[in-house]
Amino acid sequence: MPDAPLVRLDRDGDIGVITVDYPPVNALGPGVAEGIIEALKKGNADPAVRAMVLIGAGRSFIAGADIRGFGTARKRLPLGERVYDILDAATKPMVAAIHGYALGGGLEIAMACHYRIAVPSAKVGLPEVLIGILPGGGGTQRLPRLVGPKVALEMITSGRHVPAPEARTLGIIDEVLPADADLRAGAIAYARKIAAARPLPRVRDHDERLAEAKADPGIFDAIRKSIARRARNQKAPYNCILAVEAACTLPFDQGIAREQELFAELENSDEARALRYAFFAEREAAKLPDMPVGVKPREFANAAVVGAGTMGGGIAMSFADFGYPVRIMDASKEALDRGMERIRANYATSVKRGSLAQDEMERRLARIQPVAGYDDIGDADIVVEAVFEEMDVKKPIFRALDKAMKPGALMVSNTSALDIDQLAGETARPQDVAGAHFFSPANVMKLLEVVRGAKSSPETLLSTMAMGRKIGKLSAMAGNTDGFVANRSRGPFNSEMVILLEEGCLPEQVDKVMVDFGYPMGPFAVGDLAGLDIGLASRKRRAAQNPNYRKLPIADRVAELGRYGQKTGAGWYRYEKGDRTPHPDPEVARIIKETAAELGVPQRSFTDQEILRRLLFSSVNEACRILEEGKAYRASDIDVMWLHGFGFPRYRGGLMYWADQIGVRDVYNQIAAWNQQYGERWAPSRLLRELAESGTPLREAKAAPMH
Ligand code: T1G
Repeated sequence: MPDAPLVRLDRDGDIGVITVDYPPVNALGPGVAEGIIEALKKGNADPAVRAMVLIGAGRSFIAGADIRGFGTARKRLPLGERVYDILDAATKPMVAAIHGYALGGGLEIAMACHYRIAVPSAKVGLPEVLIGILPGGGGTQRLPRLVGPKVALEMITSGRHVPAPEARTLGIIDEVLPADADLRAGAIAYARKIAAARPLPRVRDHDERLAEAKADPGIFDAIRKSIARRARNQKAPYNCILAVEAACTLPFDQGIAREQELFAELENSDEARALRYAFFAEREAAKLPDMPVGVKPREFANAAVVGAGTMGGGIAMSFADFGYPVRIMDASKEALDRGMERIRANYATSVKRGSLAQDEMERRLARIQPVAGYDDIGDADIVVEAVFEEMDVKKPIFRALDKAMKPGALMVSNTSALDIDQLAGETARPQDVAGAHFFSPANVMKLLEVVRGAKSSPETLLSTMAMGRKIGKLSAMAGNTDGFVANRSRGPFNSEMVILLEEGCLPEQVDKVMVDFGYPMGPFAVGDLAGLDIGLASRKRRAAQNPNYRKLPIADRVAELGRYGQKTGAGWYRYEKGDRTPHPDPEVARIIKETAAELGVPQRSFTDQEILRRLLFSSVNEACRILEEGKAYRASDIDVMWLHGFGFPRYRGGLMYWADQIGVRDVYNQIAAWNQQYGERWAPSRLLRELAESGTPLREAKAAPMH
């Protein structure tokens, strides 16, 4: 049975319908563009056809070029013969009928059509910058002609997906159909309506909106300034601006040629390769390779949260933000009222910033219902325990949940490090228990670390992963080990940054290296934001459990002085009242100097590269241990956790991907050298040694079976 054609042309009376059918998202994989061109030529040559519709089969219009093809030797159609060019030469009206996504090359094809109609739930955009390139199918030349240069610059440098109603207002979409309309029928009717209209409205012929740039040529420098912080160390966002500038200063075809030049500079850049890696790593993280076939995640329609503290409140907001009713409880009415007040204040801040409409705030708040006790949450589909990070506080809660929750309810804990099996052991249904570790602030951070207990059922694990996706999180699986995958792999980094102070570094020096590397904030400033009291408590707990635990006297002394960071006006830095700007504090430098002298650690200077590698190599080594112990499925999952849990700069791919750019052998050799110099804490993991010996990239490391 020959494969179904990727593209087919049918007729509905005098209207030709071109359908792209290349699951899952009709990406422009090999043969798709050629198929569209062939269908176009056939339709244009068929006298019975007065107009044509282009539509996607399945769940989407066209989600852009096939990203897997970038960086490979692939067949490229020359300028003038590409699908966009053939559309420009079309003699009969083309209507793009959009549902799901019209992204990248998909929107570029739609903009090369003469008309665009969509269903209200559709989204359009040019997200190429998110994978380190730019729209290379005429998008940088056609979009400014449709929406004006300003909006085009914002859309192309942000890569955001624009909902169809807004795209209509902006001028991208000509008509948004009613929500219950049949897209195909609506498009055919629309095509019939405009079939005789001439001249054909080609976007390339419309320069009127470009006048905006002539009137205000400063818009290009203005957007360069506005993106400077988030586009640091990157080239793609700036090439995007140059391409739109070309649209405003060059005739269309010259603009297209300039777009190609700027595109070619990016396709194989380190930035683009790292961002492509991150794109597929995120998709891979959703897959659990060892689940029995046929097991499906449980659906859920509502949730409950135990604990209305900072994390509990943020978790409740995550459910409400995605439309789920959620009940929240706490140990006392006062604590619950404080929690609800904090939630209200968080939403009010978003309204004040203009990132949330007042009525949407009301809708979300209405979904969050404070309740008195366990009897009020028993029929919830999912319950998330988010109370103080103490085993003796959490265990009684799981005993109470075991009594209160209906059979089949998913019972997950937001613990960031405690033993899931001990919590599950407090219930008669450990198969329904797993970890669901949110990152602070829980309603903002995208990562959800799902932790499998020894008795967590496949259904429970799949359901918790799916829960994350349904509330806008990136779910990644971790084994049950102290600190799970994210915090455990980060642990050595957190120690090494303080040990560097013992040897002569200062917090501001280390923070500058990490900010230059691409982090939004340095690790010491992050510590002050999170609160140094939390770190102190966790170090004390670890020292009590493990006599060999490497103490951090400098960090302990700073915290024991009540310097908890921003919340106390001083931590690693000092802060002016009402201001979050970190100021280096001579008091901290004095504590560092005195403690180092007491410890007898010789002081020396450090290069930025050594500081960077001491921090990140320590975590690479631990990540290899996690893989060799079977506590993570893939090295790329660890990268996803660092990107979405710790703000690792995305255009560097992730911790393991970045280390691979240096080379596994060099990483190993350096760690082995530090092992000689500093002892046991730098002992290379067995897996790292094996990878170095075989020259296997870290991101391809084979993990032991997950357990
Ligand atoms: N190429 C290849 N595979 C793709 C793909 C693409 N463009 N988009 C999605 N997939 C795969 C994905 O890997 C996954 O596979 C499955 O589809 C479902 O995706 C010339 C140069 C469309 C919003 O950047 O943002 O056009 O894991 O899990 O959450 O100027 O996918 O199941 O095997 O993400 O519903 C520009 C990228 C390309 C869009 C759907 N386009 N895709 O999200 O599903 S560059 C993009 C997305 C370009 C032109 C240029 C999202 C989505 P698997 P998913 P989703």
